[in-house]
Amino acid sequence: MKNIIFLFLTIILLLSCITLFSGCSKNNQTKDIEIAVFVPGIVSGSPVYEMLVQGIDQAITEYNDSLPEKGKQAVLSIMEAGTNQSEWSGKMTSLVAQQKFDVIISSNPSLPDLIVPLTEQFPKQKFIILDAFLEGNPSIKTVRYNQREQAYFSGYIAALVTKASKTQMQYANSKKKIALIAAQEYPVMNDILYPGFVEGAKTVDPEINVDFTIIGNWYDAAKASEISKALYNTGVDVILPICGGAAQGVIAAAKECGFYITWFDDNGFSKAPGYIISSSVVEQKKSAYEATSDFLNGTIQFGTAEILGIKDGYVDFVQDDENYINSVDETIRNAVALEFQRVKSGEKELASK
Ligand code: RBF
Repeated sequence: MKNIIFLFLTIILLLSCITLFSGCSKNNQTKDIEIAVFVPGIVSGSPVYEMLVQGIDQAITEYNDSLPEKGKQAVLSIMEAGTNQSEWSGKMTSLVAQQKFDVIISSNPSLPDLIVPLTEQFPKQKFIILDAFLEGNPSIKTVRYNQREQAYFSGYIAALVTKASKTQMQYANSKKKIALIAAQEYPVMNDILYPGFVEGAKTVDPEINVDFTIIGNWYDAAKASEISKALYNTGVDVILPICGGAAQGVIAAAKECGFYITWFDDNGFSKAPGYIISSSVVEQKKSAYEATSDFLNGTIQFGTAEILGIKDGYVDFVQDDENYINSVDETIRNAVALEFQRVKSGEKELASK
């Protein structure tokens, strides 16, 4: 019996040695390129994060497909840091401390502050942060969008729709009231998104009243629905939700009460045809794809920061979707198209700050 147990243990030991050895030799010869995506929140329901993951995934797939036989494969790991923001710093620190990832990619305007101390502690770790701005740190590349342009066009069309007659837009009432429902306050929200939305609306009509309400998190759809219904009862007929997954609650309320939504970040028309009147988009999938490809091809420039807008093709207002054409009155669409052309041609300048 003792002999059998000894033999058994020897076999297990041998097997684990072989596994260990082959593991090591594989790593020495063709070490993978390890890419981590740090999601400050949850992917599902947040267009900026959905586009981030899609763009990176596409770049990695294309890169791996075009590799010569023994080339280094790129491997993707996704870490969802969740909605408790006080945990993000600790989770990012443990990701960096693994010293495993060639690059960590993320998206959020609050991330540079969180990462800068880590770049001092771990100077070799590289970061690509989208939807954020930081210049001159040799470990970090950032890409930010001109979100004043993005919010301006949401406000512009919201104002045209709230002023419309019932024959033009069936859910428009006689009050000139629109609203932005935000998940939380943050510098980009307070200094760019809300002012941009107001600016677009007041350009159409200075008498438009623009409400600003905060949910307190990026996931509570029930609370977002409650807030939307309360706003609707005060005469609001167009709402811009910037609240991640909680926007589902705004959609549900719009269908129940009958009001309009200006969608933000990606093309949202199919989420509620007839209720979504616009999609002000950022081409985050494209910039995630490009930044990841540049990293994989060795052409990325860390330490630099880009700001991309309508003229560059990274901020857009969707005009060719059939749901847009079917649900928004033609005179309104023509007015928006004209204003969009003015900004795109440079005739009208909307600086990013
Ligand atoms: N946008 C989302 O769509 N989902 C989120 O979970 C989310 N979390 C955020 C957390 C913080 C601390 C900050 C500053 C922004 C967050 N955003 C989120 C907003 C995002 O960066 C961007 O401003 C908006 O999506 C508008 O483009």
